[in-house]
Amino acid sequence: MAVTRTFSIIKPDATRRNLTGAVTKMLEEAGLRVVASKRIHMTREQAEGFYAVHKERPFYGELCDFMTSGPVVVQVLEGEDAVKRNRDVMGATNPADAAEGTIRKTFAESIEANTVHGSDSEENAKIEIDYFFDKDEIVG
Ligand code: DGI
Repeated sequence: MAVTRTFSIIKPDATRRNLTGAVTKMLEEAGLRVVASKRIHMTREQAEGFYAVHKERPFYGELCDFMTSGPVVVQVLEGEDAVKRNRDVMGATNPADAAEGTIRKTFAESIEANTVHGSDSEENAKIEIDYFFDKDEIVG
């Protein structure tokens, strides 16, 4: 299996509860390496652009409100089959459906305040990494 990269966000519900380290530990224990990381407060424009695919969904406005409600930690993760590996350790979108031992089962507060984002394909991972990081900020 090839070593690839994915994009992750530790969301405002997690930074608010001081869980950046605990979430990162679970990512690392799942075999992912943090090769870029920065704490930012997303602008409304950044959040709306990032979630543009969800523009027509009823929760789009609330999702953008939530993602700009506090700091987030954006990360590039590297590992074997990184997109799938990350999705597996994240767990289902709704924590009520997430498997035991996943980040969302362990920490998420609700379907919206669900602690982490992770790219859903390699193609999207590239787009999302480029959205937040310059090449020289990623140190593999
Ligand atoms: O890839 P995921 O984050 O697991 O899920 P997604 O791409 O379907 O949705 C993106 C985010 O949008 C998700 O992490 C939380 C939010 N979301 C998804 N479905 C709902 C939702 N928020 C609300 N309030 N209600 C929903 O049904």
